[in-house]
Amino acid sequence: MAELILALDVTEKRQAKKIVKACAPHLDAVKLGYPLILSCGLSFAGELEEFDLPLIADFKVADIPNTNRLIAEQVFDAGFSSIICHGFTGQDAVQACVDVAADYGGSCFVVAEMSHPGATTFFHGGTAEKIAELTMACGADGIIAPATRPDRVTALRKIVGSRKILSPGVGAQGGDAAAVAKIVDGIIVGRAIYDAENPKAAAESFATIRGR
Ligand code: OMP
Repeated sequence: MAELILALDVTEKRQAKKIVKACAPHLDAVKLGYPLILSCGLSFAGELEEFDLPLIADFKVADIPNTNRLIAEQVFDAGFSSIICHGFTGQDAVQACVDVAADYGGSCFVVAEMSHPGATTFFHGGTAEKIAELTMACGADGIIAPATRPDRVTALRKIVGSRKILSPGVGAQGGDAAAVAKIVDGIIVGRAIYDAENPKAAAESFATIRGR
């Protein structure tokens, strides 16, 4: 059983709101990233308040600690409840995001391994494992790990224990929702929902995975 997180990677405000409105009863959270926020502004998060869903800011924050802190403060001030940061920047940089999240009563997730084919170039060979260990050391709430490689999720689970694993790559990237839902805490789904002819029905099709 896993939560369903909608990756709202559309760039048009009306369309974004329409999709969230239609899908809201079938979602556990909405993830907003660069495509939508660069188009509609950070304040768009406030416009989704009425749907009462946790909002995850996917800026894959990857800077020095002070800049990470400033970015994270903007994110939580805007009404997000979680932030995603990169882990390859090292412990102090990740810690800055974790600390701000904690100050706001929010969560911080660290990308341990990405889902696309090219991710193997740098994330394999022990890097993802090191990032998962760093996540634990920083007290972050969990990791992002690829639904496209369930074996890697299983390997990383051994390191993060009961911390949350959120997993993108279902649907458009080829990951199998049912298989991965058994080993993660949340699946992140974008195009398979927002590009569907009927986004509401597409979101509802994940009901079994959510245990509904
Ligand atoms: P779809 O491929 O359309 O389902 O979208 C996946 C979403 O997850 C997008 O918002 C990606 O930016 C995001 N994502 C990945 O696809 N792979 C990763 O390794 C990490 C993320 C993420 O951090 O959310």
